[in-house]
Amino acid sequence: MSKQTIALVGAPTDIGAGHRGASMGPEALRVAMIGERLRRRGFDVTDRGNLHGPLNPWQPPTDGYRHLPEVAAWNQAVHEGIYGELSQGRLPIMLGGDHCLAIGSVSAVARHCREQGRKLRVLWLDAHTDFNTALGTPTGNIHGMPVACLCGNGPAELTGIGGHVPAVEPKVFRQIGIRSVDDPEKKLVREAGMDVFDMRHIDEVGMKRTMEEALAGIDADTHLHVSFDVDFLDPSIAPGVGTTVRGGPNYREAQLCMEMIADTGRLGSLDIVELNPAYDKRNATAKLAVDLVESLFGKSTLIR
Ligand code: HAR
Ligand code: MN
Ligand code: MN
Ligand code: MN
Repeated sequence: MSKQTIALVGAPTDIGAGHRGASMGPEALRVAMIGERLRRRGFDVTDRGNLHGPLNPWQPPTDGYRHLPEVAAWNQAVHEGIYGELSQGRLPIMLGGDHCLAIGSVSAVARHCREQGRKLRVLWLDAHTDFNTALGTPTGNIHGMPVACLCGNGPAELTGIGGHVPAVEPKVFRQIGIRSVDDPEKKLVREAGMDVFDMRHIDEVGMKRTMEEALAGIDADTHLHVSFDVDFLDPSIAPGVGTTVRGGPNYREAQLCMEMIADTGRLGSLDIVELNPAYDKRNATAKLAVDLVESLFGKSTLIR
């Protein structure tokens, strides 16, 4: 069997965020040697460079959304870029960029799965559920809305990306690490019946059982997509994000989460989003993200 090819796809924008700087995420991950580290693990890694899109006009919301046309343009580029890599048999890693870009990546993965007759499971590692709509959003920032848009609840410019509305059903998601949800958003999450493993759950049953539950039912026909919002991590270990929320997974919990995903052998695509070098210290959060991604791709300290 030939080695799996991983494709790095940069999406340098903060178009959906409430703080500037996630646009520097792709370069920070490269500086932290993401490509070299994965190569060292035996993967064939090709860096496809960066996608292009509009500059951030930094405007207030219009009809409940900030930068909707620009967010749509970026996501169209991400959709095409990620879909192209999957079609070539490569495992894409989208280097974000803020989390609005998951509309493009997850819709591309869903399209690939439909064509291949494969099941999709999305692990959404995040402090936030990102299930807001124009009515409930406190900010208009679209990085708080990608899961809703992917499930068909959002503006046509975003729900229609990839040509299948909705791109996915709420039941494909398992959200892990959640600890900040707006009240109207909470109601929508409940109504959608989405599987949320919030921090209270992780506190009560531990990361091991949480991951067993989140990974249950995955089989040889499942494509596993991980959408890793770096604000998932506790801010004491990961300060380099715009929206820190205290009380997240610690270093060992995050490692176990990644290791248990790797053990399934079903990882098919990955987003690394919300890394914001403007808030980081000496690229420490980028280095931590790369460390965790190595575990996600099978690095283990196990002796037995
Ligand atoms: N829920 C808040 C809002 O909608 C904050 C969303 C922040 N989202 C991210 N990605 N950082 O998860 O504005
Ligand atoms: Mn495939
Ligand atoms: Mn997010
Ligand atoms: Mn988040």
